Amino acid sequence: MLIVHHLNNSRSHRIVWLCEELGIDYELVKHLRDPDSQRSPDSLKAVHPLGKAPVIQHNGQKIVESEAVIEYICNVCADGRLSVKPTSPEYGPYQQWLAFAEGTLFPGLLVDLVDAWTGRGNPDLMGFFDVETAKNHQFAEDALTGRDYLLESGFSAADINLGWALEFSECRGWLCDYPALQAYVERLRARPAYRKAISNGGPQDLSVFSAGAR
Ligand SMILES: N[C@@H](CCC(=O)N[C@@H](CS)C(=O)NCC(=O)O)C(=O)O
Repeated sequence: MLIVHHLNNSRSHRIVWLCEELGIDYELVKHLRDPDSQRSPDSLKAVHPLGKAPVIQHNGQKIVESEAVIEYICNVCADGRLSVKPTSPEYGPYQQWLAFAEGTLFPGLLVDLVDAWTGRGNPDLMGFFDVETAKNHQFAEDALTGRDYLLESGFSAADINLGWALEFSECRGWLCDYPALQAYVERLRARPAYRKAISNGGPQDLSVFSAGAR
């Protein structure tokens, strides 16, 4: 049985959502953030030394990192559904967008959050990251202008990875200037599996991360 460790208001929503899209069996274990610090509880640290969500357990292994977890579940638990095979012409774009969410887009958003939480004391740092973060959103905006999902063939697990990062962008006030990204996030939220993931995993309130948003 696949076990999915889910932290409230977090990236692990992606994994609950993926399991619902794939229609696979999974056991959901819920962990609650400390309401003041928003850090993970001891229950999650007991599962994995990083104490980060998502974590999955399967066949005696524990796996972290959204991208790795997504690829593992699609390929090991669901015959490759919602992923893209190396032989496909869409393999490159799929891998690019899967990696973009955490590798390129999210770090600038996190720096912005921590800078806001710590009193906006570092304008030089934010001068650098704000330019990068704007470029990153424009890159995704251009890719999603005139299409519903990242790949021409339609919805894939890359949309799940990017979708959650963009929900975080939204709570930090970043989506105002990007209409295609706003429409994309709404399109993702309207998917029945997204809604099922919220009803199973619990409501998602990312406003806890909106302090000092743009
Ligand atoms: N790159 C990792 C990031 C994992 C991560 O930072 N998870 C956050 C949840 S959004 C977390 O567990 N935060 C609680 C903590 O660090 O105490 C991934 O994509 O899985």
